[in-house]
Amino acid sequence: MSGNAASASAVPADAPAGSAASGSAPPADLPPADLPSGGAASGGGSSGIVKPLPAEWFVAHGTNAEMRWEALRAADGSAAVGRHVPVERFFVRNHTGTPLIDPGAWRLRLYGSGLRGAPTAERPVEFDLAGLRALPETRISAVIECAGNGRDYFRRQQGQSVPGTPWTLGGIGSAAWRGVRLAEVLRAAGLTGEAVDVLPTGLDANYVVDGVDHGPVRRPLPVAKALDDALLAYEMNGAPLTPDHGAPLRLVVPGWVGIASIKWVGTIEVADHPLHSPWNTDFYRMFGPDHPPGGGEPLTAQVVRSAFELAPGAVLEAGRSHRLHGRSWSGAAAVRRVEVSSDGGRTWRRAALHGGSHADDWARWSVDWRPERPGRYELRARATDRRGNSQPERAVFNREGYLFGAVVAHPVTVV
Ligand SMILES: Nc1nc2c(c(=O)[nH]1)N[C@H]1C(S)=C(S)[C@@H](COP(=O)(O)O)O[C@H]1N2
Ligand SMILES: [Mo]
Repeated sequence: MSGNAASASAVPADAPAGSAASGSAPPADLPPADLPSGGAASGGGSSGIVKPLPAEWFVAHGTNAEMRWEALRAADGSAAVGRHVPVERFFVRNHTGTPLIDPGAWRLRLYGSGLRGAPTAERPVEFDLAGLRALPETRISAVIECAGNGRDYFRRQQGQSVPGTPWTLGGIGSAAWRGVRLAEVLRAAGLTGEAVDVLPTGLDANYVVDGVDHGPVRRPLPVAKALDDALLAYEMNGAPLTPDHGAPLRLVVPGWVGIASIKWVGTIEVADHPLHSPWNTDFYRMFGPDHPPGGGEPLTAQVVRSAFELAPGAVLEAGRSHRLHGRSWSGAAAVRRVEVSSDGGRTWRRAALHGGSHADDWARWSVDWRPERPGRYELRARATDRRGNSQPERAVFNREGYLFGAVVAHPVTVV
């Protein structure tokens, strides 16, 4: 690479294996990562995450922070979070730690055989932030969701043990993103008709797990998706990106697993042949008895899921009506219908959708429930999208615990 102007300060490469894909034990009891050097003292503790992670908003998982669904409701039951999750409450999924990048020195560098003149990594096509902001802007509303979201339910509901971050359902958030379409930047950089794959690479530290250095986080994106709706975002919820969410520039790939949405993008290779990285060969593919012998295709679209804005084990009063709130989403289409059961899945009632339902974003809903008798109950929510995808009773096992899309049993106690 020509002059490392991006000056990323990153954590050492021996950060804990918080990876959805690592073959090691869940990160909860791993030694803490070192802080990013050079100014991350404003927060972060041992997680490598810069922003504060108050326990009422987040569950800490090593280098990652899960959003608590119950925190979307205020104590009086009113909404604490609208369609978009405020940046300070947004979940964080880092393979290593948040790098601090000087936006003035930063450049986006594009190179490869899929660009006119096949610029090399040493003599790339460059954009600075002002150059990107000068291109036509696009605003979208979209969720980013980790492929491992819901992973712990393989264990809790199906008795299957899987390694990696034990997310419940809080590895997701919706935000308003503003930026420039990746298509726009690729064309400005001289995209040819021969291009096949696009490889954005993050400026965070190399991902090292079990003594293997996998290099920086990077994952090839087929050119068709790159040209369709991928966004190079410089703003989140109306303000410049913050360090934890990819400042100064991140990819947002609507509908796809979160790993596609590379943060802290420094380079983009554009190739006239298929590209590979551990993130589309070893990680983020399905392995196991129900998948092809060599593993499934690299994961793309997310599954349908639903969550209640309610603490697990919440206590509710008998003999009165409670308004239960939740959200549902799908990587394939907008949510069409949500049903809720309070009797173990025997009977289902339609929930009312609020605020519309849009592709790439979650739909908010509510349903009233009046439990007459004290006791323990399990609430279930099940969504169906406009393509007819719904949530099964059981998720298909895969070794790394990706894409748990089955209906989740949410325990509550009525007193
Ligand atoms: N460079 C880089 N990009 C990355 C990651 C990372 O560790 N490094 N994590 C990915 C994963 S697995 C997810 S789920 C999303 C999480 O985005 P967020 O931290 O803004 O919520 O970022 C993706 N982009
Ligand atoms: Mo992820």
